[in-house]
Amino acid sequence: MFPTIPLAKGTVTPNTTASHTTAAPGFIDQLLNKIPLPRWAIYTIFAVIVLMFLVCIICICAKCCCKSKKKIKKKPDNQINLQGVIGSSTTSLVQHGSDDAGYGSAKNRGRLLYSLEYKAQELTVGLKEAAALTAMDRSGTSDPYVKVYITPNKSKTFETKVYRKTLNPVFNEHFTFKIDKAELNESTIVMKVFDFDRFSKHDIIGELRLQLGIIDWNHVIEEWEDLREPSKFEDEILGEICFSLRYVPTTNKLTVVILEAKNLKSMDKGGSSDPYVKVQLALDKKKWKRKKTSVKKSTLNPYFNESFTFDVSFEQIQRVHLMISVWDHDKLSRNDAIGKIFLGCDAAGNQLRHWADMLSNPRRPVAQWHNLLSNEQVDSTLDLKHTVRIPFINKNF
Ligand SMILES: *[C@@H]1O[C@H](CO)[C@@H](O)[C@H](O)[C@H]1NC(C)=O
Ligand SMILES: *[C@@H]1O[C@H](CO)[C@@H](O)[C@H](O)[C@H]1NC(C)=O
Ligand SMILES: *[C@@H]1O[C@H](CO)[C@@H](O)[C@H](O)[C@H]1NC(C)=O
Ligand SMILES: [Ca+2]
Repeated sequence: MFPTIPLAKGTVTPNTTASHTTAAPGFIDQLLNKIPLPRWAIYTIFAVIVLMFLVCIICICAKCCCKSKKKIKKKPDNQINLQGVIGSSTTSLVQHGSDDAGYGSAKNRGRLLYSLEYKAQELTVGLKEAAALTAMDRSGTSDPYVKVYITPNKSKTFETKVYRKTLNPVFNEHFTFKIDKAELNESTIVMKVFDFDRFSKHDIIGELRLQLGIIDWNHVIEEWEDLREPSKFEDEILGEICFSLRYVPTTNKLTVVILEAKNLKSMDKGGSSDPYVKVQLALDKKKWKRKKTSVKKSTLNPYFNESFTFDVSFEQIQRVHLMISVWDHDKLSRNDAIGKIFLGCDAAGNQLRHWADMLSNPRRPVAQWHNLLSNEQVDSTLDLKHTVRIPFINKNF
């Protein structure tokens, strides 16, 4: 049994020297031996510490990434705001509260340099240049041009050329309006700066409205002025239309006679229009029947005297909208709407009165004049009705 012990010792010593040759693990081994814990416990604690460290790093990284993503996202949002909220300025980009982006009354839309001169019954308007216009396009620029006209008698509208991709266009164009002193005294000149877009509605950047009655015409006026927020519903005169309505309940016939129109807004370059009238019926807000008059060439005061008859039952007459719209016929381009109105049981004011007069005077034609309203105004009114309206429930009559 004895000789085996030194042998065993001998086997132990080479073992220890072997462990000494690889110094670092030996050192760690010794260190681990000094800790009064079993090896598995030490390894577990170590693993937990490493794991927690990794989790921390991942969290920090994730936060950083999210922040930079949000930053990237925010930029296009602001640009869309810029386009949507017409002319909201770079200052709203700087202000961090995104909530007040839509307000901010002192919005910077840019400036316009214009001149005005009145001599020998002629008003000459110079559209010189604009500066620091709001960028309306995604590219960060605009394609500006200016429209100019006089209200309330909007017989002529002029526009400058379009200047591509610039916020500081130099127009240098002059336009002349024939107008006598008395009318000038009552008139307002409107200069509107638009951004041209080939495929969508041109956005308005801003406008200037100047009352001509308060200007001293002894001098030529030349001024830089800040563009203002465009007025929501144009108070320009679109024209008036006269038509008669007749409803015969026993035969279920609704007859509309388009009689005449006057003072229509001119849509063509020559200061005239080629008007015609569309008569449309909508039942429960859905397009139902439509007819139109002939086109009257080159006139702002057309006489039609054209009659249209529709079959409408007494039950349906409570639910219809009668839409009367005046259009300018264009041979070469799309026809432009001059203005419209709608009548029906949920119409308002003059239009409701006319409709009610028709219903309370069966078999008798009732004629009335109406002021045309802008397409936008009528459509937004009807849209409002759309959203307010309770869905139609099919009742058993
Ligand atoms: C509007 O202007 C045209 C042309 O300048 C003129 O003939 C017409 O009498 C004016 N209408 C009104 C209502 O002032
Ligand atoms: C212009 O309007 C003012 C009142 O606003 C009036 O007193 C003046 O006589 C008018 N001038 C002309 C030429 O019509
Ligand atoms: C209008 O048309 C009706 C029939 O379509 C006709 O009887 C009437 O005389 C016309 N009115 C005028 C003023 O032309
Ligand atoms: Ca554009």
